[in-house]
Amino acid sequence: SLTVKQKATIKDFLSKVTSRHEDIGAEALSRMVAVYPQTKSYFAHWTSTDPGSAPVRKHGVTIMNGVYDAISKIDDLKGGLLSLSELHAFMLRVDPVNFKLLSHCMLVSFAMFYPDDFTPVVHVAIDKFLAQVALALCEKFV
Ligand code: ZNH
Repeated sequence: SLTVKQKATIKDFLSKVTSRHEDIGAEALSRMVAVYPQTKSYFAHWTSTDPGSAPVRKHGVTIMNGVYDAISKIDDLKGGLLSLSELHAFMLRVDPVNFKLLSHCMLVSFAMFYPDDFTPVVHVAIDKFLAQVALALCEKFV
């Protein structure tokens, strides 16, 4: 689990990158559909699932907003993200493996936009945080 210091690192980094969180979210989701095209199947109802397209960029921002929302729930992610978990598990039926793919693309995007701030120490903390968010969103699977 996350240490007190890691929680501080996560909050510090995410508040630092907040001014570009829309670009980061759009980049992360564009990369996910480009690098792992099988993930597009969840978005088949959109007008486009191409990397960089308007719906992909828009949803990248939505997801990044979800990540930001999770910061305030960091001490109880499973409880705090319960309704989002129900959406992903029961309604959307997102296979948990996809959360790892998206988290990876988010890490790459953070590193792209903030190469100096995204130190190995930050990387570890954000990686753990995204894994815990993913776990909370998959909670309803078990
Ligand atoms: Zn998700 C939706 C978040 C992951 C798929 N999402 C969503 C939303 C949010 C989110 C916030 C919106 C909701 C409402 O509207 O209510 N996600 C999120 C997060 C994460 C995620 C935070 C992690 C981190 N997702 C994910 C994945 C996938 C998904 C991985 C697959 C691949 N989502 C999804 C879908 C949807 C969502 C499909 C719906 C959309 C539409 O339809 O438009």
